[in-house]
Parts: sequence; structure tokens; C-alpha cells
Amino acid sequence: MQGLFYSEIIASIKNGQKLLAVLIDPEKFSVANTLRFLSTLPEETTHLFVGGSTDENNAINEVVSGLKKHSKLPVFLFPGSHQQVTEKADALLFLSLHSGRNPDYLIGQQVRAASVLKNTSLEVIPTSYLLIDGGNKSAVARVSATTAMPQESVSEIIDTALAGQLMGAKLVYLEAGSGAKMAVSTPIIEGVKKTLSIPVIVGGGIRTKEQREQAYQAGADLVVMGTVFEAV
Ligand code: 1GP
Repeated sequence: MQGLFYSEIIASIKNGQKLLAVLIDPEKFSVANTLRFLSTLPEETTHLFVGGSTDENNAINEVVSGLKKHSKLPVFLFPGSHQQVTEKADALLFLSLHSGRNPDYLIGQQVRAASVLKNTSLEVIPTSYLLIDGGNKSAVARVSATTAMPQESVSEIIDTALAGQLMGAKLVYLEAGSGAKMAVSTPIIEGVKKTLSIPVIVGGGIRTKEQREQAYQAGADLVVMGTVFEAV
């Protein structure tokens, strides 16, 4: 059965609407600043994503509660580990790091989260997560101990994304890494969009409206921007 939040994404895409998620890293976010932070976001924002490669202070619960209190936008968890789960959010991107070959991030973390997720009302959205080289070593590469796929390996990236879809992923996330020097390139986004039928998320290193538009033009359905809003 298709959940409400996923159905909304599909419906928006059918209506030609492009989606924008702002990513909040709980480790770098001050809950006291929630209202001010929300007031600085572009009006095109459609989703709030919360998560990070690490969450040492276990702040995710409090951060999500604050966002839910002050915003009507859907809050999706974008977890760096099985510990970043809170029922206060609306949905969870159930990520599998298909670009890497570390079993812990392909299935291990997911097994540890499974029984918790079964007992929550969170909408769980299986997501094929591909780390693509953004020109600097990303936190994802460091924490997962995997190597990003080179941007030149377009056909391998497309095949990996397609395998993810064939394994049941409902979304594909092309990730250049937070603070990437280079965002995911147009040929990669175009190729994945053309080959797959599931919505395409693109994030990492997108700082301007122009870059965002470029990603949409290439075929991104949802763009994620994080670092650029962190300085608030
Ligand atoms: C990181 O894709 C997101 O997981 C967002 O990246 O912080 O570079 O915007 P930025």
C-alpha cells in the first residue's frame, strides 16, 4: 500500500510541481532558533528532511518536535544510522547505500531499525541511496567507509540506480555529499531520470537557485539543500 506522503510526492510530480527539501542536521541545529530558521526558508520549500551522518547528542527527537510545532511542512527522517528514528516525524527515507559495498549500510542498519519501525506510525519509504563524488571527502563516505562513485561512471551509476528500483526502492537519491564542491552532474541526473520510473532526489553542493533549476531541468523531482541554510 502506498502511504500518504509518498502519494503526495507522486501527485505533485504528475502536476508538474518540482519539490524542494531543506535538510536539517540535528548536530548543527539550535532548537531555540527553529522559528527564525523556518522564516528564512524559500517559499518553494515543500519538505523538511532531518538527519545527519552522526547525531552524537541524540538531538533528533527534540529537533523534529520543534519543527512539527512551528511548521506544517512534512518532516522526513533522513537517518545516518538506525538510532536516528523518531515517531514525531511523518515519514522516513529507508536508505540503502547502494553505491557502496559495506553490508552494514546495505542491510545491517536496516535490520536494527526494523522492529522499531514496525511499531511506529512512520511512513517508511524504501530509498536507493547513491553517493557520487562531490570533489571532497564527504561525511557519508567517512562514516560508511565506502567510496563515492566517480561522476564519470555515468552508466554504472544508472545501472546501480536501476538495480535499486528493481529491488523495490520507491525513490532514488543521488547524493554528492553535504558541502560538496561539485553537485551531481546533468548527464547523471538525465540518465537516471530517463531510465527509472521512480522519483529522483538530488542533493549535495546545491547552493543557488540557478543550480537548483539546473537539477530540475535535468530531471530531478526533488532537490535537497542543507548547508546553504545552516548559517542562520
Ligand atoms: C546532504 O544532499 C544533502 O545529504 C544536502 O547537501 O548540505 O551540500 O546542501 P548540502
